[in-house]
Amino acid sequence: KEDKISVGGVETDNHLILAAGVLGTTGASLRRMLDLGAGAAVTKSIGPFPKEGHKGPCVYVMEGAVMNAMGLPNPSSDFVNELECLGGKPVIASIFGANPDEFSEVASWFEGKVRGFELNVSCPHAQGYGAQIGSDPDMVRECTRAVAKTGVPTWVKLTPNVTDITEIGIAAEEGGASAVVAINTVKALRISTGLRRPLLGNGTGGLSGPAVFPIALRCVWELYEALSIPVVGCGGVSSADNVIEMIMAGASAVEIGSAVLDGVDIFEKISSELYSDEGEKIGDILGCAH
Ligand code: RRO
Repeated sequence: KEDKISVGGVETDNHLILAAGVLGTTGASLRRMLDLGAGAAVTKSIGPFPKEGHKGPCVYVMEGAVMNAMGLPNPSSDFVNELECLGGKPVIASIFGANPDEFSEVASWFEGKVRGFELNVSCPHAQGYGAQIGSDPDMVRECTRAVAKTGVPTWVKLTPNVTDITEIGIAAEEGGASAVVAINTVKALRISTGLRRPLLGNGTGGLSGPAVFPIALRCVWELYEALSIPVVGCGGVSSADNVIEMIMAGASAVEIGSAVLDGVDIFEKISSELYSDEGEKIGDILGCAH
């Protein structure tokens, strides 16, 4: 196994990180993914007020993709108790808010309990939350500044649902982000012809899984060229080969989300290829970014 690495100020056990949203809702599930080989784990996004989320169906699984419209369900500050069983483990808190003050308040609950923050300015159907923030460079800069001033490493997760993702990445860097994460889900829609209504309760949703991997890879490539801070690749990664592509595009580490739904052994599977002596060694790949 690879030695510990540092990505944007966060020390992780390897290059493969559990992405926000999937299995990050309880301390026990976060711990399980770390025990199963994740180098670090990002929580489900936590916001300033408890939220139930959208009415179902909230997830639709199709060939090569997953679409969700969970609606930011979270217990707000109560979630902090979930971290008690994770003392010292590499956990990153995904947080959201509507403005810099809300981001700052949510961050304060987690200080001293997590290795870093991942600001969610990118939920595709956030209604008053990240959706607008994530496409507004000034808001991204100020929300980042409000959290980064804690001194805790602050990653910013970007949305692909913008014309120029580098403009938003640059704003995050200006605000003091220690890394950017690309990408959150791609805005999407499926309709049930039989029921004559959208398949998801919310109507539109966010697409993830292998179908979005080329979009994520392109975003990582563009951000790597435009920024000086590290880029963490996220979006449809489901194999060791995908991880290597991400690193070649410029990623310093990779997050895995939807692929976990096909089997929680994904971290073990990819690591065994990536870090094995016979397989292509990650050490040979790192530093190969374009
Ligand atoms: O909860 C959600 O609906 C959700 C969030 Br917060 C997000 O950041 N990305 C996504 O696809 N769904």
